[in-house]
Amino acid sequence: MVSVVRARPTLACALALCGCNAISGVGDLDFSSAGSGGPGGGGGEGATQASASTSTSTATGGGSICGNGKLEPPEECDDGNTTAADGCSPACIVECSAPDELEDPTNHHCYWLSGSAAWSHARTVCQSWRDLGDLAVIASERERVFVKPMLTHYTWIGGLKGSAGWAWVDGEPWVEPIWGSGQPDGSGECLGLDQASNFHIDDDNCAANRDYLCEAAPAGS
Ligand SMILES: [Ca+2]
Ligand SMILES: [Ca+2]
Ligand SMILES: [Ca+2]
Repeated sequence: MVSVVRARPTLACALALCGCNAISGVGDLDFSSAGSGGPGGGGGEGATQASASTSTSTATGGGSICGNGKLEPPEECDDGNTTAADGCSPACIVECSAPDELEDPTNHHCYWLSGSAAWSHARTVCQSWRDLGDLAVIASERERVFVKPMLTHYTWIGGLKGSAGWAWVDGEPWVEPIWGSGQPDGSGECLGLDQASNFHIDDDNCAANRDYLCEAAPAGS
């Protein structure tokens, strides 16, 4: 999936600007200082995560407002709220550190490996995983190499063969990928990364239950 690359703010900067005073892990924010008059203004995010969810926006620096749904530097994401643990933190930092998740630092896309399911069911799960989620579009060799360490078995990705030929689920132009040796061999109309070919691209039977890789771009517009 192609997207505009955005500069990643430093963690210290993001925390200073949102008024949070400690962090024990990505997406695990400590609001104990909230209400102490930080630059978040208006009483900050509240004393607990529960009350933080009632807050509608937080200043994130440079005139940006976290929680307004607009992606503004230095935000990595903005899902229109200041609720944690939904993929975009109250400081508008992408949350992508759960088991089987991996964040691409160049574009803050989050990948999640799950299994196992037929291709169409896998796609449904990916679309309900988080905002902008879908089966992963591995349209470049860089992306394939990046996600490869996550994989252990044959893994579905977001490509399928229709009446007009092969296509990516996000509509990205189809540029012939590096197929595994001897592929495509007509064994199916869905795309996967095959462990038998060191996770190169393969066509296979869509009904087969496989691991699958989801991808979500950062929320916000
Ligand atoms: Ca914003
Ligand atoms: Ca959120
Ligand atoms: Ca095949």
